[in-house]
Amino acid sequence: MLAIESIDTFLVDLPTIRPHVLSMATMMRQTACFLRIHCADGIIGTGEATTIGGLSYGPESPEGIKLAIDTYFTPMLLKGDASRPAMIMEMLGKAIVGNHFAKCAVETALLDAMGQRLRVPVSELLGGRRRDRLPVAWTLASGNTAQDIAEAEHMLDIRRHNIFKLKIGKRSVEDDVAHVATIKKALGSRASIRVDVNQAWDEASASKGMAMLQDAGCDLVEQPVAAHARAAMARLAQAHSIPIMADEALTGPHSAFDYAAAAAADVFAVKIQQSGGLLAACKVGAIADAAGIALYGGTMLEIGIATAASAHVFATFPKLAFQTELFGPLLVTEEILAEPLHYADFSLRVPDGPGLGVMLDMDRVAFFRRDATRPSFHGSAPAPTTSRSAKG
Ligand code: MUC
Ligand code: MG
Repeated sequence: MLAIESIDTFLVDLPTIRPHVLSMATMMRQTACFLRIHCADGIIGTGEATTIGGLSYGPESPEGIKLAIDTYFTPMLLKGDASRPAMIMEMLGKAIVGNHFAKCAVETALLDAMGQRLRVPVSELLGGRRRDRLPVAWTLASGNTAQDIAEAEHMLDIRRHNIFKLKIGKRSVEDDVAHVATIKKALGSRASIRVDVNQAWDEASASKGMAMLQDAGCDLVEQPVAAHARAAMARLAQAHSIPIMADEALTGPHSAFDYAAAAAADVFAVKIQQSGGLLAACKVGAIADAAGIALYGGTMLEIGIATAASAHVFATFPKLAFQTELFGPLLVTEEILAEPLHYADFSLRVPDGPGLGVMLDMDRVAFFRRDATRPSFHGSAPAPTTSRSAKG
């Protein structure tokens, strides 16, 4: 039995490099709830949970995740055996309904600690990696077509991204498709263009939009209709040859099974938090594989810790036909890892140190903690340095 001695949680707010315009929210900052599990052998495992636009994307918020961990998870974790992450997760699964993001943060920290203890990367605990680099898409979501094209050209120039996801669904179908077509025309065969509608269309709009998007040279349409509209997704998948991807609809292995059984998507966006943890995300991937559904490594715009955790999961997938979008750390101005994740040649290097292979820089974290004893970045105190801008 390896005791868990204490757990600390804290919220960190980081500005985004530019407003990030989605159909349900415009993000000016990203908030992460971090959790650190202090084990009796001196090892500290770290986990992270983020959401998108507070409560506007899904049912969990960073503040709610912190409250749930402090109030309900921590008393149970303090009775758990840190050397048995699967048993702890089973215990939490029985006692706590839902709360997938909090569960994912806890499992991330437990596996990080275990990997450090055994001196292997988390990907090896998950069965072993099949790749060391993951191609990474960038989301063009400035809200302005010309700015999106300039941003894409810059990303191509610096060889950081050649896959672009466009956030649409706020305007009319015609206006949205015109925006996509203009960007595709400007970038041509130098880039893959995909769209994410984030559930904003009804089925008739989706059917019209998918046909128009295919003509515009778009490669993939993500979650065009509501997450609960599985039958509509199945009809759209059947009627259109442009691939349709499920995202918000996938909330773990059960929903993945239902979607696969209903042939309601050609591609699954796997997300560790929505799935309910790293092992659950691996199961979503396995269900897709068994059903002949292609995979995409998704993000909840996580920062360094959960992006590294996602990378360890996606590195184990036998096939990753639609690549990943693990760009979250690049959307915020500040680096809070001691050693930043490494992006080059249109891809992310999967960390290869023990555990997650990344650590928080606790001095920088101290500055950006919401409970830090200084005015927040909205106030008068300047940040220590600004490490990233919209210029990448
Ligand atoms: C989503 O719905 O996929 C992923 C990239 C991005 O810009 O937003 C997220 C959420
Ligand atoms: Mg999406």
